Amino acid sequence: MAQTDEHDDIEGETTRAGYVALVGYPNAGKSSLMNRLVDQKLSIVTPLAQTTRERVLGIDTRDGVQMVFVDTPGLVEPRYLLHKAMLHAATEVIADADVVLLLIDAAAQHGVPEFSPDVLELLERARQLIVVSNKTDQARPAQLARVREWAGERFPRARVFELSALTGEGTEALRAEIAGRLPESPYLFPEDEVSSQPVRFFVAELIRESAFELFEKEVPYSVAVKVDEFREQATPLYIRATIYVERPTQKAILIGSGGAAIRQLGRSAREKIEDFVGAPVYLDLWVKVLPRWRKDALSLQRFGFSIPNPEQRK
Ligand SMILES: Nc1nc2c(ncn2[C@@H]2O[C@H](COP(=O)(O)OP(=O)(O)OP(=O)(O)O)[C@@H](O)[C@H]2O)c(=O)[nH]1
Ligand SMILES: [Mg+2]
Repeated sequence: MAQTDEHDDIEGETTRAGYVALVGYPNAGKSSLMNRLVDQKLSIVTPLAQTTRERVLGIDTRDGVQMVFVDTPGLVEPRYLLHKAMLHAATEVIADADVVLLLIDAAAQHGVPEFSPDVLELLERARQLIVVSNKTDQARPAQLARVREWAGERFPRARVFELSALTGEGTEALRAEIAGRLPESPYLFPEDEVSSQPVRFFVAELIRESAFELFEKEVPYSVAVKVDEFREQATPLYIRATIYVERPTQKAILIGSGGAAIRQLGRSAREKIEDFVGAPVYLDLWVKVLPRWRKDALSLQRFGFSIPNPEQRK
């Protein structure tokens, strides 16, 4: 009897699998859409632009199709080395993905953003491009028409999907379209896996999300989080993490009068982490100053950013 490969064959059906990149300007709703498509809160979401700094993988396996979503940082105009690392993370994904979802915030006041010539060229070379006009719950009909018109001129071969990552309206039609476009392939990850990134990564991201919610102006942007210890066997689960900021004044803001601010941050982050891991958590937070870490290659590498080589940094 011929042997069947269990990954390749579900009740005689061939499986499909592939990488689906979510790219676009900051705040377009990339992370919201990925969370919606994987039915889980994986990537952090805030009203502020430039929330996502690294690629976040989300895996959805159903009905013989495995979609490996890659949420990316917004396509920013780089102002310092952290931005370059963010842009690099986003553009690399465009070249490698089977399907690229280009998200546009249809409700944005300033209309459809202009992409740099380099980014446009990469998008034109994407294997398959789908334009996603997001925030239909908020956009006016004229704004949606403007996105359709823009997409028709810029990417005449790309299909346009109008949807709301927030309410879920239109997202299942997009899922069906993606499923039909992925190549026949064995699954790339085990069927029950939701991400290839470790729990520590998501813990650090959730602490950062709370920092975005509780602090304003430059403070959340100056925050980086590193999980130093993660004791899974302990009850409650013990997590020690350090929050890095760039200046002593920011450290003082983060700690607050008599430690009130850091306690509030700890409470907010702990609740999110408990939801994520499904168990009680003891969160031990520390704050340190690491001057200019956003501009320093060594510090960025220490936080796990991959720094583009000097020619790509320009
Ligand atoms: N009304 C409305 N708001 C949305 C929708 N999708 C996302 N948002 C909101 O838009 C803001 C940005 O969403 P994110 O998912 O963080 O956007 P992003 O593209 O990942 O942003 P960056 O990581 O900063 O590049 C948040 O306040 C979301 O709640 C939508 O369909 N409708
Ligand atoms: Mg994001």
